[in-house]
Amino acid sequence: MDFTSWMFDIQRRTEVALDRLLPAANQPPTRLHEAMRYVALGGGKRVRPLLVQAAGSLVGAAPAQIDAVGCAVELIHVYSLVHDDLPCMDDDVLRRGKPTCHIEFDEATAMLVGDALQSLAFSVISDPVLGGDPCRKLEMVHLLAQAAGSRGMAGGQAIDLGATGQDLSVEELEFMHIHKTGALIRASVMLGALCANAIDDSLRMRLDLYAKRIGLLFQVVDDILDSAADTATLGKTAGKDAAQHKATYVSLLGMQRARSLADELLSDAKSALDGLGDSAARLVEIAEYIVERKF
Ligand code: GRG
Repeated sequence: MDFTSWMFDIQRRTEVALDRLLPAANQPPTRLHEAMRYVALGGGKRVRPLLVQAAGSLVGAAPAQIDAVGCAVELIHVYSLVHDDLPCMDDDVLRRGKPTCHIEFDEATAMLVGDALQSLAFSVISDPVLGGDPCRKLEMVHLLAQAAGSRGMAGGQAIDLGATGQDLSVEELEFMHIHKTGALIRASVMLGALCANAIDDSLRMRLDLYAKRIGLLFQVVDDILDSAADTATLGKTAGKDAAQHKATYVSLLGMQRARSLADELLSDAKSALDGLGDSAARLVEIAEYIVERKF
């Protein structure tokens, strides 16, 4: 199957699985449940579930386990987008081509949507029905919690908020993005791999190196798109970083060097998978997709 067909297939599977996992909109509290479904369904590239699928398939994990873990990571990601769009954070009105959650509903609902999606993510990843080795499952819950928390994504967001209006060095920008964007992307790959019963240390190290490189790559490309693409294509407000005087790879390095950095990170990510052959082909293709994507 070519990459595009595979990606559509995983996106469709993720949509179906999320639809099943999310509470029905007519189940009380209906407004909260309707809002959770509004933000989680019908949009997004589903890059994190794609990574879970590719890493999970590489190690021969069970499809049901991979699907559940992909949904858990996506739920954390969607929660972060909902909270990030709030007026007290990035204050945005457009996400995935639709009004943001607090615009369509209200701020209090958007707060609760984020909280509830995060809880649902941990409920899904720890569900005893999926079976598997209990210690391995605890390791996965722990890894997701670390990636989402103050030493991961939420910490990166805190650094970002604190840096508004400040001059950052490239090293400081990298530190922020390793946490804010990179931590959950890295966790997606590692959680996919942990879906298997056993994974050797050398494979684990290679996947982790790949995951770290694409985590940063994702953000470099995001900065390039924010500066070069339009709002209609992105489905979110374009040019926001410049308007808010935020440090980005483009503002610090210029467009040409930001593109060179993306090429370098892509090459490093692919090199990390050297020797794994065809089993790592999807991971290579996802890295290429991250660079080539238009939104
Ligand atoms: C609020 C705790 C908390 C964290 C927010 C990830 C994040 C931290 C904020 C998102 C802000 C942002 C636009 C970051 C740039 C990179 C990024 C994560 C973009 C959005 O992810 P995509 O492109 O979105 O995967 P889709 O909609 O395709 O899922």
